Amino acid sequence: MRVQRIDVFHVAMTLRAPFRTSFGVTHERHCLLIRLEADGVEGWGEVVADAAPLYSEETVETAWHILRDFLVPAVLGRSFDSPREFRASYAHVRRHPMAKAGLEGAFWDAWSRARGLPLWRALGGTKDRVEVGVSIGIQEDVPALLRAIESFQAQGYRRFKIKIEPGWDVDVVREVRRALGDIPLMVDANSAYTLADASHLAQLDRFDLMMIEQPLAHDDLVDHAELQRQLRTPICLDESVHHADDLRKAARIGACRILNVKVGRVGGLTEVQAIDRLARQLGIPLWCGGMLETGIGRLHNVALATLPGFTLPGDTSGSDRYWLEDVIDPPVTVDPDGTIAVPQQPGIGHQVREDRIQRVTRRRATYRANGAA
Ligand code: OSB
Ligand code: MG
Repeated sequence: MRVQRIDVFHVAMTLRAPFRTSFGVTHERHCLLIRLEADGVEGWGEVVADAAPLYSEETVETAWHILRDFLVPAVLGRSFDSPREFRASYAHVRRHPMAKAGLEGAFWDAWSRARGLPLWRALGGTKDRVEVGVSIGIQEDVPALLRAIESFQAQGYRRFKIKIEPGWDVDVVREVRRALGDIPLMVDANSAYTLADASHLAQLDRFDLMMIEQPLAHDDLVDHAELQRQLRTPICLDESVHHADDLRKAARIGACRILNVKVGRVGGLTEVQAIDRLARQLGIPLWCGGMLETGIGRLHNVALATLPGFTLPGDTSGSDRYWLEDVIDPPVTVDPDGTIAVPQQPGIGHQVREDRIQRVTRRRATYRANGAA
């Protein structure tokens, strides 16, 4: 398929409720949406970088620059037979995984549409429903947290992840267990602790959490291995794992027993396939993480969560958990049994509403191959 045209939209969408983690509060989600046209077929991808470099070093601004000056020139006007060939054309660019993942995602969508295949089938997915959990930000107080969990419980969500930080951790988990009993519960620290907190974190062991996500530094594996030796609760890594080889090393030293997979963090769906294969060999369960995506990134997440190694509920909550109006039609919905039905139409499977995207667009760039309209 010859890449004829690429459009990059910098959008800003207001969340229905602010989302607070140990690294900051998000009221308005900035990201880039990418429309790619190849052989007259369109595909859509999402760059999940945020306005500020708090989760990782990338921002919408760095992604805009890397796309304009390096990634788009590497693919525009060229022909590719597969997503693997597509990504090889810019493999010389180091890091910037979110910029790469957004572009590769747009190509995957176009490529699977051109073949009449749903994206999840093109990826090698094996399920037609995925199990869904929800990630709940740090709240004002415990009653507010309990109300939030109960309302998601009523909607069917199958797993509850609460964000923790020093001062909002052991006591809060104790209150949740006391009020709500044996619900499927986990915590995510987003790197808010150090090894010096090991005995404090070990107090979580008595609450039978499914896992503790990324307790230590964003760039650490070794200390996580040391911490895991002191904890019964399984450690799940997020920020520290950037590709399959990181997972191999993490598993080798015992830095995690579970992995959160985000397509933006690992640089694209082709790398997710490699991680899926390796994780099954290693016996490490996977689940699909989230980055407060618009419907476009959300549909990519639903597709990757159908891969066979993804055996735990993911953070692929319904569109209505984030947005009053999503940029796709229909929105992604969670059924009362806590699952999402995987689309059966070609590509990402729902209609992209460019009219709605235009209403939230701050700036747009269009790149055309020579001779393309
Ligand atoms: O650490 O998983 C995380 C959101 C933004 C940045 C990092 C994280 C998150 C979430 C929300 O936990 C997941 C979602 O609902 O999209
Ligand atoms: Mg996380």
